[in-house]
Amino acid sequence: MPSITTTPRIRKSPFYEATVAAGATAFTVYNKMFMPLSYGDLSAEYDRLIHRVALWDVGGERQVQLVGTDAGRLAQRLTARDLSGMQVGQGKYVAMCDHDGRLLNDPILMKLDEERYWFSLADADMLLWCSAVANEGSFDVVVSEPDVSPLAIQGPKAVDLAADLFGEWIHDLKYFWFRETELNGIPLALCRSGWSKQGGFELFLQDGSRGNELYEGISAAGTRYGIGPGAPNHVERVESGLLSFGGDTTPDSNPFEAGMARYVDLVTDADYIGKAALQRIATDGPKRLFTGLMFEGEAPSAWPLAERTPILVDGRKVGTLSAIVHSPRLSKTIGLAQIEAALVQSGASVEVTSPIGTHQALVHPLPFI
Ligand code: THG
Repeated sequence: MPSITTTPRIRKSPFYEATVAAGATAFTVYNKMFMPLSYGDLSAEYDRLIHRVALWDVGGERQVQLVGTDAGRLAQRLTARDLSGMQVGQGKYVAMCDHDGRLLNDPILMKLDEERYWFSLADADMLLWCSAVANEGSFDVVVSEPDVSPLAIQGPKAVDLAADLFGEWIHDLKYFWFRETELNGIPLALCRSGWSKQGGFELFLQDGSRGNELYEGISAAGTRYGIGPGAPNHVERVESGLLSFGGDTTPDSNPFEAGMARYVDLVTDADYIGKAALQRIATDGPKRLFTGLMFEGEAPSAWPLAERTPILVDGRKVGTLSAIVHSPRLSKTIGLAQIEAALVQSGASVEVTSPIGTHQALVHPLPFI
């Protein structure tokens, strides 16, 4: 495989040097920033995430910050979810849609105070969209990308490590809630969140010049819990059915097709972009749905998917496969797909062709575990 060359167009995260020192072997590019994907031993990284605690540089999950008297009104305009009860210190998983109801991003929205919000983004250029909506709508808000970079600790021991570092109050943080605090004078927001179902936290570093110091400090404090480097884990996220925006979705996907129906508020006074289109789509019924696939019989070994793969029923294309992995916990090969709604609802049997043959799979509800 050819490698990706460094260039000023692709940014380094504040944790970059520390991750290279820790042995990072593979990177992806996320929001125009290098993000480590592996440290050379994927099964050890999975094991650490399931049984101990893993340290992830997810600095590429950039924030769009809204500051000003209309920050709350703009956050609502950009979000297909009713934010009226949202409190300071609370985060919510939200869908941002365009005027036709297409999904533009699936960030975590965080309310820092009455006039300050962050969208913690998946991989898409939302600063342009948010500034355009703010300015065209004459919102009194400054829209920016602040110096804020998340570092995640994920796994069953993350809670003990966080208590050691920050104190017992961390046990009271509910999912997606956060508190601004500091560690040895390094300013950060500690949030109970992260792109796995193994539990954990994200430390939103608020001073990029101290990233490597923060990474090294967490590494040292986590030694007693068996901490080690890791990255958003492809196998665990398929088992958990976590959406990868842009991987599992296409530019024309709407939130219903992305498994986000429960985060879309259709009956609400909130006036957000895409509401009428989403109401129409919901009335007609979405054409495709996000679902799991469990492969039958002698499980084919998972092959790396460089692109979405057609899914067939009786030779007819009924959807696309966007991820396939071997699940160590299920001893099965499983995948994620968008498939015609009627077939998903009836738990259909489908076919996928890989480089080594044609495989049968059954539609399976998410999450797998
Ligand atoms: N952390 C931060 N930013 C992010 C992500 C993150 N930006 C990009 C991406 N991840 C956003 N996407 C998701 C998708 C799923 C979840 C979090 C972020 C998630 N979902 C749970 C689920 O689907 O079961 C819980 C959702 C809920 O209960 O509301 O955790 O990880 N900073």
